[in-house]
Amino acid sequence: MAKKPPISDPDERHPRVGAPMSAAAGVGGVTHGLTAGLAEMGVRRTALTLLKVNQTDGFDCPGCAWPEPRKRAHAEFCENGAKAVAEEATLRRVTPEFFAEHSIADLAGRTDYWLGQQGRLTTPMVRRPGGTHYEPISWADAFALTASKLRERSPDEALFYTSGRTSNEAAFLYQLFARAYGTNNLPDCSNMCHESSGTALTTTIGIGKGSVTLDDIHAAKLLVIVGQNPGTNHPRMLTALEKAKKSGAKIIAVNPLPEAGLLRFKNPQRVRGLLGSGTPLADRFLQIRLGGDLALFQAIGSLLLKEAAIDQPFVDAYTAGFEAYEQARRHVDWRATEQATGLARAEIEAAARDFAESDATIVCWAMGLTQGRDAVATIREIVNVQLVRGMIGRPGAGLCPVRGHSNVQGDRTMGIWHEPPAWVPALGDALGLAMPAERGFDTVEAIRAMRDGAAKVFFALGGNFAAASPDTAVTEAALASCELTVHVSTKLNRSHTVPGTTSLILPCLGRTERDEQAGGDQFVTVEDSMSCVHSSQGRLEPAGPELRSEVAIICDLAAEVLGDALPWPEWKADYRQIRTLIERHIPGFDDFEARVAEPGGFTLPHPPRDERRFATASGKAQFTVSELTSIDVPEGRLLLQSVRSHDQYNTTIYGLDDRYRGIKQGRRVVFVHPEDLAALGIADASYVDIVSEWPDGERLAPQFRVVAYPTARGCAATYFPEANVLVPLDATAKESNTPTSKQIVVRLQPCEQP
Ligand SMILES: Nc1nc2c(c(=O)[nH]1)N[C@H]1C(S)=C(S)[C@@H](COP(=O)(O)OP(=O)(O)OC[C@H]3O[C@@H](n4cnc5c(=O)[nH]c(N)nc54)[C@H](O)[C@@H]3O)O[C@H]1N2
Ligand SMILES: Nc1nc2c(c(=O)[nH]1)N[C@H]1C(S)=C(S)[C@@H](COP(=O)(O)OP(=O)(O)OC[C@H]3O[C@@H](n4cnc5c(=O)[nH]c(N)nc54)[C@H](O)[C@@H]3O)O[C@H]1N2
Ligand SMILES: [Mo]
Repeated sequence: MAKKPPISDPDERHPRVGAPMSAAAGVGGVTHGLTAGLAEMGVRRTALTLLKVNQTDGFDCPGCAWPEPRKRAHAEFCENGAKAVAEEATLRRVTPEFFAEHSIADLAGRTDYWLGQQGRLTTPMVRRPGGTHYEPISWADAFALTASKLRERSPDEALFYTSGRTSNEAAFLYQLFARAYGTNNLPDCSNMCHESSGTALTTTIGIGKGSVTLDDIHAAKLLVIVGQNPGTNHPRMLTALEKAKKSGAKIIAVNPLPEAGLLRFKNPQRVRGLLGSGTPLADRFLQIRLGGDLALFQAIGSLLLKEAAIDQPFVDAYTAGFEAYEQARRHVDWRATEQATGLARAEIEAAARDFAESDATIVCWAMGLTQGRDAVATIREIVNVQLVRGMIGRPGAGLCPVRGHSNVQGDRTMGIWHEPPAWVPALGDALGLAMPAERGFDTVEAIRAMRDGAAKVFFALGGNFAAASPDTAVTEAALASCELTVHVSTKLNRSHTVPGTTSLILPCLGRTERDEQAGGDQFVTVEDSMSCVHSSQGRLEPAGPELRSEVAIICDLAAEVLGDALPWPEWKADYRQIRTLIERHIPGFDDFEARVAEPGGFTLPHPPRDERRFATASGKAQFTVSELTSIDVPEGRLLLQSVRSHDQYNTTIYGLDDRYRGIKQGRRVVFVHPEDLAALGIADASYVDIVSEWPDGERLAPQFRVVAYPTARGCAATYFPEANVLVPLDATAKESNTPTSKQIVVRLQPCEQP
């Protein structure tokens, strides 16, 4: 296969800035996606690959977790899905020669973009103690080395991280392996993502997942999109929103930024969408301050109570805690509410009227809500509003946390969690294992454990822990202090450049590739954001002959560590056997093999949606009372959020443009309202260091170009992961412990232009 030379490090220091766009997708969308495909994969591979994305006989798009409609369009992918696929199906390769040429110090000096652009990993590599380079190692030696370190250390000193692309089959075996070995130390990317949603929903409706299906979205009368940028991160969601809109739905967008996709949308899947000027999407745009949503939904709740817009039969039959809620929400402190939200009272009253007039309301949210200090309370406030109106277990209504990684929800269902799910003890009994009962470490706790010397082995099934986690300097030092770090990866990334004393990179197959085992070609399964489980099977020739599947890697390692008490080789040979085990132990997977063979798969039970049954302490859906709080931002400071550009997948940087926001050829930009700039005496287009302020000290991210931008007043935005150096490890959301990547108090310090 052709091996293209790696690209050189481009100059990212002087981003070019134009006007932001007012519509998303459309012609631009599809051609941009195809261009990315062609550049990385060539013509034949592009056609072969992209036409299989999200088809019933193809593979699940490794992009986002938005569900596929039952009736698939011919091109059921979006621009950013195409980029995710191209990134994996690239023809570029990272070989042992590459590692011989580039020392670890050299790699550590490169940008995330450059690292990702080098291509697919092909060979297991090791960095031995004191080594300056990674060198090749056989699979057998890699497993033996890992097993000997795991045996040497106690299970509590090992960490098993997971990123949300891992399949159900691999995730199930991975948690089984970790627990059989003796630990619940299963931090995952979800800790930094929708943990706040899971926490809020489990305690109020009894299940940590959203309550709607795609049909509900299509049938909704009111759709409220809060803290989410679907035009970039869930582009296929726009198709669903457009469909709902055509049936008369009203859409409210709640966001500090006027995101292109929320305001106007062109559908690339329809010919008219290719030509027309697009559907105006949002009917109402509430340009809220960062963290103002708690106050907003409290006020909306109060107004609904005042207008007697209460679904009393629902409240009486299915909920608990209403009296206390009613008492707490009797009055609105309008001064505090306007201050926290940055919105006028009239705007909030108008939005509350929309809620009162709709008999089918869905509230969708993503990282804009989950990554704040009061994230859990905020999401509970949304639940309150939906309960007042009886919007659960009704067609076209419900709660919709829109998940990120394509199988992040499935990984949780499979037991990737630092708290053991209820079915774990029975699984242990059936397999003759004593499962650990003690809660393990989440992501932030795992970093502290490494930092403090309490954890010595870090194993990652996918992801890019060093770049995705907060407090980059602390996290990198924590990883480097380990005796062993192991990364099961498809591509080179920042985490590989901060090795433990010994460090392994184990190259694995991606979604798009054929997975052939002793029992024949295998498929895997995934669960989307709406609890639909379906199969995924790649068809491309693997990126190299040495690659192994995640399932195979876990089985070989587990057999090496734990011996032959469990049939790891059989599970590796035939994934149906893993599914049998899942069917036996995890609720909702009856008849798994047959049902997942149906085109489109099957939907897992969701008691609140299906039968208005709530598995909470009270047996009812729980109203909750929270105090009105907001973040204190001292004079001369701004509240900073970190978002995704249109040209990245989390820490994987596809390119240096953010088309919808008007940015080209650079990522070190900070978006600030022009009046805030004037008040701070900082010029548009000048350069600043961003300094975050936290009780334990200051953190600095150097040399960002200032971009005057119509964000909410007092708020600023920059990109993730460049901003992660600014997020203190201890700055986390209450209860969920999610880093507050959307709420960092910063000041801007003028600096030299680079
Ligand atoms: N192409 C692409 N697709 C992706 C990803 C990707 O990186 N690239 N990542 C995937 C993953 S893992 C995830 S979790 C999702 C993320 O999907 P999103 O949550 O859409 O991702 P972000 O870019 O973090 O955008 C957060 C949005 O919330 C807004 N926001 C920030 N703070 C607040 C607030 O306090 N209140 C309100 N109301 N709004 C706020 C921001 O302005 C922004 O529009 O996308 C998934 N899909
Ligand atoms: N400041 C700030 N920080 C954030 C966020 C934010 O909004 N702001 N968002 C948070 C969120 S929502 C999330 S989900 C996390 C993301 O955290 P992670 O999930 O850890 O990070 P990713 O960038 O998605 O991981 C990319 C890497 O995964 C590997 N990979 C890709 N596909 C596969 C595969 O099929 N198998 C295996 N084994 N490896 C694969 C590749 O090597 C690639 O380099 O970041 C969080 N961090
Ligand atoms: Mo995420």
